[in-house]
Amino acid sequence: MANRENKRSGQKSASNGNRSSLKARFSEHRTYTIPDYRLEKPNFTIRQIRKGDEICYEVEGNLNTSVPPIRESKYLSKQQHIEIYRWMLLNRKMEQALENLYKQGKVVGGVYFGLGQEACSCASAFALHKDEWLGPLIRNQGSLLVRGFSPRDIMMQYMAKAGSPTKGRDASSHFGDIYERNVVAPISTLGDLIPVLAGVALGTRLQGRNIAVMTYIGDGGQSTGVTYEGINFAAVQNLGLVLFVENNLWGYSTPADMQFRVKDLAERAIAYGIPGVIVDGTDACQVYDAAHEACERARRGEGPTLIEAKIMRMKGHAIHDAADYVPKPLFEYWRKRDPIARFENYLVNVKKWLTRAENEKLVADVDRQLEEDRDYAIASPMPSPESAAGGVYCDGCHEIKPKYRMANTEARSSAKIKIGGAH
Ligand SMILES: Cc1ncc(C[n+]2csc(CCOP(=O)(O)OP(=O)(O)O)c2C)c(N)n1
Ligand SMILES: [Mg+2]
Repeated sequence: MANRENKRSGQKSASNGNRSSLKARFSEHRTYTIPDYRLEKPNFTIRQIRKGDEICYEVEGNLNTSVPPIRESKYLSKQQHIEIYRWMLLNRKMEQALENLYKQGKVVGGVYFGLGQEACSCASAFALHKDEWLGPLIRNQGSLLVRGFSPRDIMMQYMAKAGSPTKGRDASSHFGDIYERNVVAPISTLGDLIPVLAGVALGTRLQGRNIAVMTYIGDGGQSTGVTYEGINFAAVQNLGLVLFVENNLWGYSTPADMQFRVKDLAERAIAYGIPGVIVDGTDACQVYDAAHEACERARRGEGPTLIEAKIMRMKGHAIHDAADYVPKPLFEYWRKRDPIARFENYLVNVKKWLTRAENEKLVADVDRQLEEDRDYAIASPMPSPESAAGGVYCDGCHEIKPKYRMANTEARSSAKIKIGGAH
């Protein structure tokens, strides 16, 4: 039916050449804007090919473009830049330490890395206020550091030590802290964190307060049904969800080009009726600025924002995966766009906010902290065997109190008025 009508109007304008009817026809088209903060828009695709019996991937497009500069932040102070840089270094060097601990047989399970994604994890979490909430995924160990977990917590968790956040009950990243740090533990079923974080925002709304809640989803995970349900719920309820879609080009061994057909995942925001933004996820300033603007919208009660961060997973899915399926030129391209090396160059050579000596001292401080934390984690005991059955199911030994209090109906109705006013 729509096709037939289009054909008919097409014939009419062609036959009488009437420019105003042509204009009227075009005004029926709606347009949407997706701000794109990147200073470089990579132009390549990953194609599946067959070589004999083997399936492999190759990159098509231009991989020889020059590395973009860091985009100047509209909001960060000099000191905040340096703080974010330090978190990124801690994130990277802690993962290097974890890799060594794994190779020494000291890690009980696997290890997941966020190599190349440090700017995205650290600068995003940095935009949250202390009383706001975060729901990280396995690669967002930098976000955990920013929220107040120490490298020793994370190392002990991977080694399943008695003093780890889960007291040795989990040897991976399934831990949070709903009391002090406002961190919801990662949920392995991809997408499930989104409605949970939307629920946290709804909970605080019921107390009469709009806050920002931040979580992440990958290019693979965003295809799940619960991702749609969670964002849609946050959208219709105007909840302050800040969702980072970390498009790191791979979901396990599936390239993003075989995962979705939209050009950019930020376009999905149009269908949810919420703002969508694209950033270069290797540029801490872009990540922070987009996160800050989204958090401010959330605090004003204006609802969710979807931020697509373009990055690259620089290792395999986890330590057991050598990522042989990734075309080598792709690694070379992104290695030149290393988030830490570029940020270091920006602070030391471009802005001159850190002298060489100050930078060396900062790196040495991070190394020293990591050494201390690693030694502490190695020396700390495993849980005692007789404690194995405890702390898994609660049989009345805990009193779980609500984080805030029960719903405040007065505050709720005034919050509603505020929400209505925002539109
Ligand atoms: C609903 C669901 N399906 C499948 C999996 C198994 N799985 C775990 S991680 C992963 C790949 C995720 O890729 P992506 O979302 O792009 O995140 P990335 O690992 O690249 O950060 C898959 C398929 C899962 N955990 N949950
Ligand atoms: Mg991915």
